[in-house]
Amino acid sequence: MDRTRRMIAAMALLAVVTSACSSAAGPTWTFGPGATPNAQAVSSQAPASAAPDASMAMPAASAAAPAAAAASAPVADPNAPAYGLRDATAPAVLPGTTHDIDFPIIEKDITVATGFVVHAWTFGGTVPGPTIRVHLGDTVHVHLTNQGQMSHSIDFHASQTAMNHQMVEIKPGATFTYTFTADYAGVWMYHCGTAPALLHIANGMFGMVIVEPKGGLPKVDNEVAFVQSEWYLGAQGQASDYAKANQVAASPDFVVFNGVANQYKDNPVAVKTKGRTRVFILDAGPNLDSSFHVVGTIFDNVFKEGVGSSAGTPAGGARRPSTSRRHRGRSSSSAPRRTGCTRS
Ligand SMILES: [Cu+2]
Repeated sequence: MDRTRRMIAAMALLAVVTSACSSAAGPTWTFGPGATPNAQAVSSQAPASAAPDASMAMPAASAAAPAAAAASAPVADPNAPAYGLRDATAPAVLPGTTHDIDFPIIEKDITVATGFVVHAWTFGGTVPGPTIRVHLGDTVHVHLTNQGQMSHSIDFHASQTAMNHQMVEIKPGATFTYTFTADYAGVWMYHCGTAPALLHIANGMFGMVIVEPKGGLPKVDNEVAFVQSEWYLGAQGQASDYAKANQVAASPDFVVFNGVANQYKDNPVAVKTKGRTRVFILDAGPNLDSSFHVVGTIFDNVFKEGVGSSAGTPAGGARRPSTSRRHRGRSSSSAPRRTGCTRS
């Protein structure tokens, strides 16, 4: 039986799921509808409308936050640059036990859906930021240089550190090195914690850390990594709309995997026929649950919220490992940093 590991940080859905393609109906997995005769769809991919998905529709609610009317999405710009496809392949684990990683903080225009450009705030120039994959016990030095126009910070949920020690303000032009040891295996979020953290996350400042368990993860045929998040569009070429993101019944313009709406519908992720596939999932939010699942097969190993289940056990496999967390109304200083972690 394949072994995977997964942990939860308090604010994000984080999951590692693995499955053999044993479905008699369709041994080929392809993420994205209609790609092959055996195509299997992934839920929660971005719809190009203000109502992202029936499963994500929320009832209207009175807003505890300032009841600013949510702005409508801007009109698609036919001259907007094409989006850049994000490779969903999970990165290889970094060699060695000590890692020095450069994370320039860059504010830049990014096409987040065909016809829509956001002036995003980023770690490393991409949304999500780079995925960091290390072994349990490794030491990670992340070297940040703020090339932007405002202060930012970073909070690694994979770390255990005093917030006033490392989750500090990094002013424009300043540098800072955040160091942590990978003490727990799993999938972890990192994000900017500068207030309002909701906005800094909604505008692109988040990413995934994968910490492999002791001995490493068993080899599989395919590994993919998906970070789910939301876009709350402001005007074309501007930052995300904080008032829209801060609604109690937040209704994003796009719910996306790896930063761009519909990119894996346009460019389905193909995996090896009859191979074993491992999926790393992080829900960065900042607001909505994830309903991630693969249609037509079952994950035989699932680690969700720090609890594992395997096919053939009373817990069984899983089709839909979903849960959530919310950043609403929180700065990093008030949000819980981690729930308990277990291993199996
Ligand atoms: Cu920030």
